[in-house]
Amino acid sequence: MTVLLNDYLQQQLQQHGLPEKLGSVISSISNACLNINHEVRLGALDNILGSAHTGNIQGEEQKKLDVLSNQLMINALRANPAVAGLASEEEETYVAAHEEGEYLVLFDPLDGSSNIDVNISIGTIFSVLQKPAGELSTQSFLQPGKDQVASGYVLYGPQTILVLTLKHGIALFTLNEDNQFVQTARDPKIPADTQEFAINMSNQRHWETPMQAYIAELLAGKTGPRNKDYNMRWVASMVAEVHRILVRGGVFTYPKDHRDAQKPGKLRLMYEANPMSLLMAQAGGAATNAHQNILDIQPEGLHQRVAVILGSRNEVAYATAKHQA
Ligand code: P6P
Repeated sequence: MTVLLNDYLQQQLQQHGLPEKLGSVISSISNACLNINHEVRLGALDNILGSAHTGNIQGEEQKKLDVLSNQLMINALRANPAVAGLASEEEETYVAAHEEGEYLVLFDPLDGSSNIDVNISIGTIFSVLQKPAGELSTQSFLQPGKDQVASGYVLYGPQTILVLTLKHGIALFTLNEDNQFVQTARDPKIPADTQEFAINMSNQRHWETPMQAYIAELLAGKTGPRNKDYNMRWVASMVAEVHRILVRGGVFTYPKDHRDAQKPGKLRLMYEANPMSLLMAQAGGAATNAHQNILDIQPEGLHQRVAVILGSRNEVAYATAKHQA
């Protein structure tokens, strides 16, 4: 039986007593991602590749597709009366929507931008929070990841795949030829152990000592204390790495390094680490900042960065323990 995204949403809302409006927010996000998908797949044919010759709050050069994807997400969410406000990697401050809205949506509209012009998988990452009572402010968004009511991503890869959790398991949807998300898998369970790690090795000299020691053990393989050989991957798109881990296990880490003492890591807590960490938890995996569960971190800013170790829970635990000694 074909289960479309809206069928799944209706079934889940009913089964778990979730508000209809949460389903409408997910629908708005998926509709925006359909538009992003269309532009991503046209690329040069729509003159949408290359630099926008602008910068964002992160101090990063924006690609044309970054700017367009961001606007498509903002337009879709601001059109939904259930959305009180949104926060984007590409926006310095939050964007207010509907005063009576019940939800806050945080997103990275197009993660992995350095891959856009070279046709390597990229993705949209989203996180949904309930709006707290009272007037909307930045503080409204600064909730720990464990308080998310939904999260997920759309991976623009060989297939266009939506991965979604409403905190009752995970559903995976593949975009069909009629531009509909059809459920193709559910409740992936990440193997507790792995022999595959993902890290940008070029930063090795900048890592803290425990991370250098941990990775050295993986590289030693059978000749070292782990007594098994490891394989390595690095796509430079977190969405692609997380999807690989959901499907076959692994560990992904972007550790803190000494290049900028002000930055505890490269990845952003609110719209990269938190949504992905919730998916890890729902799939039997784990995610820490090398010291604590990422989902327990009390945010202090919309764009705060965090070190990330996520994936197969035993491997995450081992790497985290190396930082406690
Ligand atoms: P580097 C993409 O810019 C991103 O935020 C993640 O998707 C990815 O894992 C990481 O940065 C890649 O970083 O330093 O290898 O380019």
